[in-house]
Amino acid sequence: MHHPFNLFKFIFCTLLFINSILCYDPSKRKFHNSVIIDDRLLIFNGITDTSTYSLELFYLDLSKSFDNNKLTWTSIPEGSLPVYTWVATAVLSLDNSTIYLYGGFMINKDTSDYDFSNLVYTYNYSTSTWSTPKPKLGGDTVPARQYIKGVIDNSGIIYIFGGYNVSNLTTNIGYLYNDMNILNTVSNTWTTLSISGDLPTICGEYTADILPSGIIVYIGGMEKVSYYAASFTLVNINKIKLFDTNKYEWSQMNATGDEIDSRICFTSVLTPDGYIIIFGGSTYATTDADLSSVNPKLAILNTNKNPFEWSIPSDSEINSPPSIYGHTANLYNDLMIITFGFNLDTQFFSSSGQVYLYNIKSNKWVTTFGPSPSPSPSSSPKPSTTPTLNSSSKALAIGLGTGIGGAVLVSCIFIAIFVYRRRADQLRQQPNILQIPSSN
Ligand SMILES: *[C@@H]1O[C@H](CO)[C@@H](O)[C@H](O)[C@H]1NC(C)=O
Ligand SMILES: *[C@@H]1O[C@H](CO)[C@@H](O)[C@H](O)[C@H]1NC(C)=O
Ligand SMILES: *[C@@H]1O[C@H](CO)[C@@H](O)[C@H](O)[C@H]1NC(C)=O
Ligand SMILES: *[C@@H]1O[C@H](CO)[C@@H](O)[C@H](O)[C@H]1NC(C)=O
Ligand SMILES: CC(=O)N[C@H]1CO[C@H](CO)[C@@H](O)[C@@H]1O
Repeated sequence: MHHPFNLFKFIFCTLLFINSILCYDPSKRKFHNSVIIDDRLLIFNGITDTSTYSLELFYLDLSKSFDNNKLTWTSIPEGSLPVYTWVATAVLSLDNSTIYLYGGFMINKDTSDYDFSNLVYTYNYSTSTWSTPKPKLGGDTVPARQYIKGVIDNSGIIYIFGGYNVSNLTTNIGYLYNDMNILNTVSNTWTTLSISGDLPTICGEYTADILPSGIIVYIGGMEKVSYYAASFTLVNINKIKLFDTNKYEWSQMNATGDEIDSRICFTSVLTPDGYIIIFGGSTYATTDADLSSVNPKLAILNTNKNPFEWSIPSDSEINSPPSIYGHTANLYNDLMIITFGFNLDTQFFSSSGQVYLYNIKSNKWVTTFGPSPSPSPSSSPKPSTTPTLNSSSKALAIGLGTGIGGAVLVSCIFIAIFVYRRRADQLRQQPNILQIPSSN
């Protein structure tokens, strides 16, 4: 069914080149990355719903209003990725010009084999192209890591804490770490910090946010509490790890407040007034099928209090998205934007035609995105009288009318097929692939 459909879609799009909503439909995915540059929410990487990987790079235009379930994604074909990767981290440079992509399960797109020979790729926003860093990165040799989250400080240093390192690519078995690797994006050098006191437990799949004070707040994830422990366990979500980037020192804090389930595969955003909003995620299990949802889906950590305090906003379950994991979250003005991921309620990937929007000021889920309120009918007055037409422009109008009528008819047929295909997609059972690491 796919091939004739794609051919039809291709001809349709080429001939009529209208409506990029219908013409660009990215793959559903989880464990991808998202970065906002210049009013564009860029999406790339991840595992798609067909258990393949994706090289696509595409974006949502945030300079326009939209409904959360009627999206216009735009593809950037020249921004196609140099490598397949998932559970990687992507960090934007201070000048908003470059994305630094590091780690994940990296697969060579030509050989389809795992390939950790180059761990960092950079995306030049002005040319829309990926490359390896130039000049080549110097300093310490840093290993491949998965399930990490990098943050950048205000001097251009990216901090990457611990994470997972797969040692057997057949079984996905590997180790967790608690080291701190830093990438200086100004001098293009890696350094593995040597820190002695108060090291946290080995850990991965946490969230990370850097406060204006230079303290990085690490929440949740999975850990291995002792060398002899049989497997990984969830990090207690009240046990907050703090890394002081000014002194290179670790400390721990016991957060107070509402009861929040510990979790992996979730997201966080930091608001300008010092609140960390976490969303989604799952329990820990060694196979995807055993992952289950966590409560509440959304919670807020107030970092202005000492110790930090959890709370559950009273309206945060109203119009809430389902339980999802492996999604991303970005903050744009007052809205947290949640993209893609896997829906634990339905056991299907989230639709690619939908994002979820949480307003951090009203603490409510909303359905419309508006950088500015959408113009009301009165503010864009339509001409009140139909202009009189002479005969040649009448002929033109009839021609145009017929053309548009034809296009609408073809569109309807196309939409019908599109809807049918989507339903068929939803019904197709997904193969299970092991993505949550198990300890050795
Ligand atoms: C980068 O983007 C952010 C937000 O989009 C903006 O606040 C900041 O001023 C930009 N930085 C530079 C150097 O353009
Ligand atoms: C991105 O590409 C432009 C045009 O080639 C170049 O001028 C600029 O220096 C590049 N940016 C980085 C960070 O390499
Ligand atoms: C990975 O695990 C498989 C299955 O247990 C084993 O046969 C193989 O030798 C392992 N590979 C390495 C490199 O250890
Ligand atoms: C956090 O709580 C544990 C007991 O659950 C306690 O042993 C530890 O000292 C506390 N840490 C801090 C920094 O208060
Ligand atoms: C530090 C460490 O264990 N590094 C390993 C991470 O994984 C790669 C790929 O499996 C190994 O080559 C490294 O030795």
